Amino acid sequence: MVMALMTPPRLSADNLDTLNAAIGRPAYQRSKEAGIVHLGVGAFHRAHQAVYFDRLMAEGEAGWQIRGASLRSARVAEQLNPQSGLYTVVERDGPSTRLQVIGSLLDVLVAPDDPQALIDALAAPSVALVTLTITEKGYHLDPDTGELRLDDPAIAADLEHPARPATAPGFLVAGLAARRAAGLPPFTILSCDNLPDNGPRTRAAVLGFARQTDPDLADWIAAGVSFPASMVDRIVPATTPEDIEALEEMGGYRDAAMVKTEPFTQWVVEDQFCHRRPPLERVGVQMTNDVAAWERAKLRLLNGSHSALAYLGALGGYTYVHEAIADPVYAHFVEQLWDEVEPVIDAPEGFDAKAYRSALLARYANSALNHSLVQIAMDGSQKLPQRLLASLRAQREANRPIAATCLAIAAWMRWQFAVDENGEAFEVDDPMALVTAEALASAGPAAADKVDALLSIEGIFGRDLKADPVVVAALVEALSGLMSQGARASLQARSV
Ligand code: CS2
Repeated sequence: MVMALMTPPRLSADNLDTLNAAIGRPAYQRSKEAGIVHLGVGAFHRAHQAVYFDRLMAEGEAGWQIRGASLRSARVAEQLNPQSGLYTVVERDGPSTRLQVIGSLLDVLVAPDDPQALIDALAAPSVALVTLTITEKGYHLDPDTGELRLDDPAIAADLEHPARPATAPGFLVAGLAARRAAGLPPFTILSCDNLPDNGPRTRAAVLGFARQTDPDLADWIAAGVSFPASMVDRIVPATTPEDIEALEEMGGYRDAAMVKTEPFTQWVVEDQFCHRRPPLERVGVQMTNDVAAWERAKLRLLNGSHSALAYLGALGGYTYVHEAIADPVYAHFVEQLWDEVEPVIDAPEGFDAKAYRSALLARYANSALNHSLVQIAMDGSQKLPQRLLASLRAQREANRPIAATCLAIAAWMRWQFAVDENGEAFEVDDPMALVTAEALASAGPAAADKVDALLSIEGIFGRDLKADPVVVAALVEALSGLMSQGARASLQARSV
């Protein structure tokens, strides 16, 4: 009984008014009607887009409540729905913490439980915008051709049962079909994933699907739906049970859906909306027609170095980004990587690379975030092409140095061995883990054999890199160093 009395209340609309006055909360009337449907309500969405829409409504712009949908598990719905869609953004900067309760999410649908409910949500007349954070693998595109992979088992299943979809392209097309049938205008589809040309890619996925099921609908989509590209940036580590407890201590309430993040946030959106457009410039979003250059700079400088730190740092025995970057050997390597990447990024106008780089180092050093390297290492096969291989190709084209970039790529290769530097086995969390494991299993023991086997996976590396002897030699040298002396010593060898 005593325990029960001491359990702090769970955050919900009923107790929002009782929170400590220092905690920010929605400064607007929450509506029950959604203007947006969002697919993939992970921590990133909650700490990024949902915050912008929360601010927008606080600015007096009504009509931008978000109905979320999870395409896989019920976990986020179980966290958020009992809390009336409310959750806390815990902004941490070293010793200082800011708490803000966000009200822009209405609720979360669990698509596998009731696909029709999501199709109905997409077809609601109030919905003008659909946003996506479904991660790289959610698009099911062929990295070589950029077309939808029709032979992908999940896509093939959706094509067979288009009225009961499971994938994002399947749902988007089903939702658009329902709107067309009801005589409603289509919604804008805005990808917020870390992919270059995420707008055109989303368009390829949706049109590729619609063409198979209903060519007339495909024409209607091609003519009427806009797919703006966007660049998103905010570091959002996965929430841990300790984070939830720390918030409980601090705020006096329990929040199973909280997210933790850094103060920095950036969103660049292509100004191309086919339906009602949220005036996002009112809340600090950069509306532009040159998203591609921003996206390229961010993917190659931030995400490229993040992935490099993830593999090299975790192999070197570190757990978090701030720990690895506090080691001068790692910090020096990140600078070397940027020295190779920066001259060939083709930066957007007004981009100050020096300031960007030093801001990144400060963001990585934020010790209050506990951003796990293994979290960033996840899905490497989907991340490598745009984060590191695109830089490598540009560097080769310009005939510039590639050693640091190749060491980062070799560290990804070493990670695929699924055994750490102490000989302990670990699981590679990646949709292509089986493919890389099989390639390595049939390769010989030398670094050159392993590089050859992995470079032969065209779904990651294409055909060009394997045919470039300069690239192959640099990768073999880097991987042999990683195999013989380990990650940290490999970096140290470079810094003398
Ligand atoms: C990270 C990103 O997990 C990862 O792969 O590199 O999520 C990164 O934190 C964000 O893109 C920052 O905007």
